[in-house]
Amino acid sequence: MSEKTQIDPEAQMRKLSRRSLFWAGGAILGAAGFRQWLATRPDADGVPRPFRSALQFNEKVGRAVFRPTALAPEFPASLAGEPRPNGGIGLDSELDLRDWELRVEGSFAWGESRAYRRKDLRIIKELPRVEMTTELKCIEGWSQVVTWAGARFSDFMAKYPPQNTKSGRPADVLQRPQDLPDYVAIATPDGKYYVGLDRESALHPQTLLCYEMNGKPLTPEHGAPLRLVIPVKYGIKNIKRIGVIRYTNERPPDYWAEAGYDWYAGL
Ligand SMILES: Nc1nc2c(c(=O)[nH]1)N[C@H]1C(S)=C(S)[C@@H](COP(=O)(O)O)O[C@H]1N2
Ligand SMILES: [Mo]
Repeated sequence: MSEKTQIDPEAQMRKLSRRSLFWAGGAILGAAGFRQWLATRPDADGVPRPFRSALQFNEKVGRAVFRPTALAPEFPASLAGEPRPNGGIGLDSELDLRDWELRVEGSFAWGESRAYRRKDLRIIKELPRVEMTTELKCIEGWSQVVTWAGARFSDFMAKYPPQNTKSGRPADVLQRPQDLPDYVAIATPDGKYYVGLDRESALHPQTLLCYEMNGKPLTPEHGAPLRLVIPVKYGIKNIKRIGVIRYTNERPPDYWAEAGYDWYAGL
């Protein structure tokens, strides 16, 4: 070993401690400076503005780190179990499949009509069937691995494309997704539960319109006959008993966002 490359441990220690002192000092000054900065911020309803905007900030970070290709983890089907039925808003009336219908608003797929109604699941079941085993995560703190089967929302949207594109040209869901409306609104038949999705999340490959849970048709408490499963979002966005799907350029209302939860609700 040559002289040059030999390390003097003591000198190294001194150098290190000088350096960490520098960083520690910086951190303390930084914290003090931050507190002072915060104290001098104007209040909004008695809450310093920076905290006020924390929710919006979370959403911006969520959107910034979101990559359409980033997948939620998938699990072996052997780990799947029954999630607890949670949240019955919009499921009050007893489900009568003869009354159920799916209404799609904002699509030209069926001509100029504003809304299209279908009384059966055929338009979903004739799309490619996708199975996945993912985790349903409730914001209340529990989660459950579940095997789902259904159709990709992106396949649904490609087959029944929105009419209200940005350019006014016919929608091309696969080639020009930026030209599509910014949001999808989904609601229960009675309109009592409703979620809004940003376009990227709606088109995510793991966002499914599901009709089966763990190999069996959905039960009413889990959202029969059709529910959304979107494992890149918390449970609140996984709306059960879908009655209406609407493409829109205005951010749709969202049941739990109105109660103060993050509209984006991404994981
Ligand atoms: N229509 C409707 N869908 C809903 C809810 C609801 O109250 N009504 N609750 C949500 C919440 S908070 C969760 S965690 C999941 C739970 O799905 P599960 O009942 O199949 O476990 O459904 C979501 N979808
Ligand atoms: Mo939840």
